[in-house]
Amino acid sequence: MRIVTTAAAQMGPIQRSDTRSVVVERMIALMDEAKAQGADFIVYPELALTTFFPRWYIEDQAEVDTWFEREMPSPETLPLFRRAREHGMAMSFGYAELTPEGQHFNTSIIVDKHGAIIGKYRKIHLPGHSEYDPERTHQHLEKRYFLPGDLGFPVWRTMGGLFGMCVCNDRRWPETYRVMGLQGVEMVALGYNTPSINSQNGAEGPEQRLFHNRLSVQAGAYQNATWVVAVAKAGVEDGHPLIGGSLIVDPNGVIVAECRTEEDELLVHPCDLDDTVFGKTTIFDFVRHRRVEHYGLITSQTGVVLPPE
Ligand code: CDV
Repeated sequence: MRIVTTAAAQMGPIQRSDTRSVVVERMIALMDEAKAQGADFIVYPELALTTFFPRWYIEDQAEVDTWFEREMPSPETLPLFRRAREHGMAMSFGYAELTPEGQHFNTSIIVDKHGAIIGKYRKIHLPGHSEYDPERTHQHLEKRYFLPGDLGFPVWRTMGGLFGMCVCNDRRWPETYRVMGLQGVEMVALGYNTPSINSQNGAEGPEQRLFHNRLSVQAGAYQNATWVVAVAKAGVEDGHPLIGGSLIVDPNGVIVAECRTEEDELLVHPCDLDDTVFGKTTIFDFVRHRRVEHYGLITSQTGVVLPPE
C-alpha cells in the first residue's frame, strides 16, 4: 500500500476587497484541520489567493498586475509555506503568476513536505474572451489576462508516487489526463472557479455545471487509472455565484468524497496510490492496448481514405 492521506480544501467566496493575508489565514485554518485529520497532502483551488478577478474588465495594466504574484513564496504566502513545513505536509494551490519577463499565467504549483516548490503547471485551456462583451451575463476575461501555459502537462515523482496538475477548464479536455496518463500519473491535483451559469446564454444552471464537473473528473480518473482531487472556489463573490462540489475520485472513477457546501470545507481521504495498478495493468495498460500505429489500418477498413505517407 502507498497511502497518501489527501485533503481537498474547498474555499468559500473571496471578495474583491479581501486581502491576500486574510485569505492565507483561511488556508492555514484548513491546513491545521487537515493535519488534525492526518493529511499528508492538501490541495487548494485555482487562483486561491484572490477573488476570481477575470470576471472584472480592467483596462489599466498596472491595476491588472495587482492581482498577480511576482514571486512565490511571496511575503503574504510565506506563513502558509512555513505552516506546511511545520506539519510535514505537501500542498498544491493556484495563483496568478507574473514572470520577471512580464508574462502572465494562470499557474498551479506542487510543494513538497519540506516546503520546496518541486513542480509548476501553467493553465493551457484558457476559456472566455479578451475584450469586454456586453452580451454576456458576466465577463470571463481569462484570454485577456493570461497567456496559454507553456509547460505542457508534466508529472513529478514525490510522496512515493507520480503527481500531476491541471487547472479548471483543463479538466474538461480528455487529453489533459491522457498526456499525464501516458507518463503514468497516479494523482492529479486540480483547482477550479466555475461560474454557476454559462456567461454566453445564462442557460446552464448549477445542477448541469455540477454534473459536467463530476462527469469530466470521473471519466479522466477512470480512463487513466488515476486519483483525481478536484477542488472548488465556491459561493457568491461580489454577487457572482461559483459552484462548489469539490471531489476526490478514485482510479475506478468512483467519487469517494464530495463537498456539500459552498464554504471553506475540507475532505480528507486515505488515497492508496497502489489502487492505480489494477487499471494500469489491465484495461488501461497503454503499452499493450493503445497501439496507435494501427489506427490508420482501422480507418482504412472502415473506408476512410488514409492520408498520404
Ligand atoms: N476558470 C475556468 O476555467 N472556468 C471555466 C468556465 C468558464 C466554464 C470552467 O471550465 O469551469
